Amino acid sequence: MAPSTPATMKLLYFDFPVRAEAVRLALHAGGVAFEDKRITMAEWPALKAGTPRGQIPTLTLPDGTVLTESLAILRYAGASGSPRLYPADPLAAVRVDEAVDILNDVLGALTKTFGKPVDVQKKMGEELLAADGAAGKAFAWVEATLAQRNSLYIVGDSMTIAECMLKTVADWVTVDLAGGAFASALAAYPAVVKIVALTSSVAAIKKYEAGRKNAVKTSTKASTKVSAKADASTTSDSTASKARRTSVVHETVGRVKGRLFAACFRPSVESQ
Ligand SMILES: N[C@@H](CCC(=O)N[C@@H](CS)C(=O)NCC(=O)O)C(=O)O
Repeated sequence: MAPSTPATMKLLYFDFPVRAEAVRLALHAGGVAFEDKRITMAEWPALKAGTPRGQIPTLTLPDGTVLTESLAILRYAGASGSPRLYPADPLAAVRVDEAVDILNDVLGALTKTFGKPVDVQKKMGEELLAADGAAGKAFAWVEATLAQRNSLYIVGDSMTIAECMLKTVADWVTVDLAGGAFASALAAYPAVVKIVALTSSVAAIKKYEAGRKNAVKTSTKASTKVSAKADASTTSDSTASKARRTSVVHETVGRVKGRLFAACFRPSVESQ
C-alpha cells in the first residue's frame, strides 16, 4: 500500500460548496466514511500537478484510485452508499442523470456570479430565475415532474443524488446569491422547497450541516423566510443549516474576492 493511500475515500476540494457539495451530501446520506479534505487557494498551486487533470474535486479511493469530474464522482458516491442514492436500474439511472444534468446547468450558471458585486449578482440572479433562465426552467421542470408523480422524490420513491444536486443549487440561490436577495425565490416552487427541506432533514445531512467546518452562526431573515415555506417538521433544522452555510460561503467570497470565480472558471487568472 502506497504511503499516500487513504484508509477511507478522500474527497479533495476547496472549502466551499459548488462542485463538491452534492457529493458530500450523497456520501453523508449514504453513510459512506470519507475524509472531507478542504484546501485553501494558497495550498492549491502545490497540489494541482498531483491531480490527474489539474482540477478538483477528486475522490481518492482506499486503493489509491483517483476519480475526477464532479458528476462522475457524484454517481459513484450515490452508488456506494447504503441506502443507495443512484439506481442500479438503467432507466431509473438515466432519469437521475437527466435531473442532475439539468441542475448542473444551473450550477454552472451560478458559478458565473462568483466574486461579482451584489448589484451585478442581483441582475444575474433575476435573469437566472426568469421563466426562460437556467434556474427558472430547472425549478419549473422539478415542479412539473413532481406534479406528474405520486412521490416526494424526483425519481422513484426514495432520495437520490438528484435531491443532493437540487439542495446544492436551491441553497445557493436562496442563501448565497446576491447576499440573500433571492431568499423568497422558491415561493413559486413548492415542490422544490419540500424536497430541499426533506433532504435537509436526513439525519446524516443534518449532522453534517450542524458540524460543518468554519460554521459561524449568522442568521439571516432571508433564510428564515424560505424555510418557513418548508415542511413544518423540518423547518427549524433547515433554517439553521442555511444560516450556517450563508456564513461559510460569504466568508469565503469575502476572503478571496474575485479569485473564487477564477478558481472555478478561469484558472489562468489565478496566476496573473
Ligand atoms: N468539469 C469539472 C470542473 C472542475 C473545476 O472547474 N474545478 C475547479 C474548481 S470549481 C478547479 O479545480 N479550479 C482550479 C484550477 O483549474 O486550477 C468537474 O465538474 O469536476
